[in-house]
Amino acid sequence: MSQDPHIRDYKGAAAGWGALKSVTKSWLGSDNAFKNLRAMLKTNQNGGFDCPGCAWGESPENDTVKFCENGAKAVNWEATGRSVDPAFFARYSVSALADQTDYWLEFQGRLTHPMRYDAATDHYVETSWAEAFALIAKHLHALESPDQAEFYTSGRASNEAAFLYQLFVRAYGTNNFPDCSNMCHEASGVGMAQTLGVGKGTVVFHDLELADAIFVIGQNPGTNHPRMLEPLREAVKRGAQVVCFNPLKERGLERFQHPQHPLEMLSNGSEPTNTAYFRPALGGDMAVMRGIAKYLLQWEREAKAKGEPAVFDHAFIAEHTSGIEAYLQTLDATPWPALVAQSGLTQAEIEQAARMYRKAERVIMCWAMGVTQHRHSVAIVQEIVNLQLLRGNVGKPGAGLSPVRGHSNVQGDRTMGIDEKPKTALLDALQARFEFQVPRTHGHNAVLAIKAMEEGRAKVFIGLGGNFAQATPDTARTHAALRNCALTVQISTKLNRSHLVTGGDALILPCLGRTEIDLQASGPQGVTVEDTFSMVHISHGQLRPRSPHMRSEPWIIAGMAQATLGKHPIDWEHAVADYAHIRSLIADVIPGFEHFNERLQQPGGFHLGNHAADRTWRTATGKAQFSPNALPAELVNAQVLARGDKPDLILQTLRSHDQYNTTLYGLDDRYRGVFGLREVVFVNEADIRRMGFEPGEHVDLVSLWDDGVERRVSGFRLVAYDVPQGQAAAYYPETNPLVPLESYGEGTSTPTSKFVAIKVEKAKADNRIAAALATD
Ligand SMILES: Nc1nc2c(c(=O)[nH]1)N[C@H]1C(S)=C(S)[C@@H](COP(=O)(O)OP(=O)(O)OC[C@H]3O[C@@H](n4cnc5c(=O)[nH]c(N)nc54)[C@H](O)[C@@H]3O)O[C@H]1N2
Ligand SMILES: Nc1nc2c(c(=O)[nH]1)N[C@H]1C(S)=C(S)[C@@H](COP(=O)(O)OP(=O)(O)OC[C@H]3O[C@@H](n4cnc5c(=O)[nH]c(N)nc54)[C@H](O)[C@@H]3O)O[C@H]1N2
Ligand SMILES: [Mo]
Repeated sequence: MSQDPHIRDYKGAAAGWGALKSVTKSWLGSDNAFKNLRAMLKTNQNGGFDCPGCAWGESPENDTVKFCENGAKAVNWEATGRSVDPAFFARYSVSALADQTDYWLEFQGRLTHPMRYDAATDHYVETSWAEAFALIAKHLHALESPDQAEFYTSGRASNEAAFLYQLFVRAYGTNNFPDCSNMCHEASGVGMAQTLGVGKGTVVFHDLELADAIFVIGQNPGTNHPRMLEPLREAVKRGAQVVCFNPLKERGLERFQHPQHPLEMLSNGSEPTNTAYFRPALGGDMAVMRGIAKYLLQWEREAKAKGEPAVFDHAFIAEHTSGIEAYLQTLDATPWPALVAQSGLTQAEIEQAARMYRKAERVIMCWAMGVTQHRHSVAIVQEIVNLQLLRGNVGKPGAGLSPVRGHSNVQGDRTMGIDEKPKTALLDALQARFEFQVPRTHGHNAVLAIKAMEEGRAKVFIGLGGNFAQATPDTARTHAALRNCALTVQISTKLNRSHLVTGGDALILPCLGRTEIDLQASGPQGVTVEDTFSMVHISHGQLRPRSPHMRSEPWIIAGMAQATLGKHPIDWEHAVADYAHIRSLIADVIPGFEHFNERLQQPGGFHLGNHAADRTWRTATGKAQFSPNALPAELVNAQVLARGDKPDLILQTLRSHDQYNTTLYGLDDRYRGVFGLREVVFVNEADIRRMGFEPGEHVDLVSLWDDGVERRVSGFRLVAYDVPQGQAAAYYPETNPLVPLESYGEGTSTPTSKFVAIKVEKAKADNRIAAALATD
């Protein structure tokens, strides 16, 4: 850290000069600056590798180099010159490493050798791949039932890795697939599948170029999907409306700029007039969307009375939907005062949003974690669907639904069958193709996996990427659950806390990243991924791996499978000798992947198709379904209210600009004006004073939940911030200890990470950051 931690206003626009300067700094700070630059230039280009950052897609016609600041960070972070090797582990015991921050851990570099935890010395020691696989097989064979093992997946795994993984796990005998998606966009999949018969976004990149309005709800693209700023900016330039809903004034949404256009950056952003920025209450979006729908209904009735053109798309509704009557009754039955109170907006603001919505012939609704990490997230998603159905905004060019995915292949992993509640069709297809008895009972999601490990019902944890210990809620309980296992295995690129929260036995299996050359028996391999627009393309690593001991994810999965199952149900070694073999298996089993290998030859890849976008509705009624969900009477959970005390604030946990989920690239959050520290909590100044504190003071955050467990994080600095009263925001993963394991969505198991009821107390114990601050 070059400077003392501090807070100051950020004046520039998002993704402009500030961003490029930061990219340059991260390159120059790297040992591999030139190599990285060369690698970067291939990102998302034909023949290069797919950006390991987010799941945003590009126009297939556009073959210019596309990258963004945070994609650059992701590539650079993977291509570090630093190594975490056997000497490193000889130097540090696991307890010594556990005292370090998450930032420090990941900064140490790439994991280079397979390592086994030795409890006697509390050190990781070098092991061979064969010994590691034998240990896994031994533990898996020792279980009373395959359902006592948990197989986690993080969304960076390629299609090839994910398909092989699910085949191994199902052949072993379980559907226990906890997945990062459980903590992420699950509500989008559930909400859309019930109503539209498809759990994925209905738009492609080109639709963004045709839309008259793009609504961005609960998403911070300036940080998390920077390449999305360009189509937003283009939309505003051609006169389309961009309407944002976010309680925080996110810099990237206020002004749109793009690092590819230096001239425009000189203007330092502009405030366009056809945009609006609404700041709802946390969890208020269902009320907002319903309010908009209520205005449409009012205007529809007025138009009918006056004989003016209809507001609803009656032809679409009649031909393609079911359930409109019940939905309109629900609209009438939801009173304005309840909507206004819950939305956090004024009725006039809702009317303004409704006018903007009505004005547009073609509307795209985009959303992310601000929508999906609430108790009633499925209902929020379905209210967005309801609204779009009223005006036929699904399945026409320039219109549709776009849950903007997180991890670069999280959507593909689901498509490949990483699903604890697999569809019968998938299981039938697997059984027919591979001729084994496929397990039919539903398995564990992330929350159920933690409970099973906590209660000793699961004894083996295997993580294909990710950082389960930090990404999940209720950190203390999750850590205890992992420690309760007989074996924990992490297939990873970088050191993180999950390696330090060990079972009796533990393994670290170092894998190649997507940027690296993956050499197998038949030569260098490519892997495929699916972006948020359901485009599938191939990605070829370009950089030489840091260590000859690292292996690709498919190779590691094949090794575990071979050791555990032998050549059942396939010859694993043959499958990974040439990934085209894996793709042939995928083509045999997964719909939409017919002639997979041949179709990959197409530059830019191919689109998987989307039935809802074609207006074919694979729902129970054969139509798109309106959902007359009741507005929640109370957003605060009954288990909070049961305690009898009122929360001081509702906390949302979110990402800074310098992090990728639990990976911290740095300690700054430039657009929010935070430099060199992460233990901060953003609160409205009036709330700070109401609670009897001063801005800058250090406090403890204590979450309210009626189970007798104290959930507290200590030494957070109060930052007076432009956030609506009653709300607070702080970074994840530091605040995950506050999220109760039992506080998850209705119809999903997604932790309510954007709605945590908290008390704010004078700091009990200063943590290390607070102590450092005291000296400045
Ligand atoms: N650089 C970078 N890129 C990433 C990631 C990363 O960590 N770093 N993570 C990736 C992943 S896995 C994901 S899922 C995505 C996440 O992408 P985002 O969803 O953009 O991530 P969050 O930081 O959680 O931001 C949530 C946004 O929603 C707002 N919000 C919170 N609650 C509410 C609410 O109730 N209503 C409304 N309207 N808004 C609300 C917050 O103020 C914040 O702006 O990004 C992906 N891309
Ligand atoms: N409180 C709170 N909690 C949240 C969220 C929130 O907003 N608030 N967001 C949730 C969301 S949206 C998500 S998606 C999850 C994320 O949960 P995860 O996906 O589990 O977490 P990541 O931090 O993305 O994982 C980082 C680790 O992945 C490993 N890694 C990186 N690249 C590769 C690779 O190519 N292969 C392999 N095998 N390993 C690799 C590295 O070792 C790195 O340490 O967290 C969730 N948790
Ligand atoms: Mo995510």
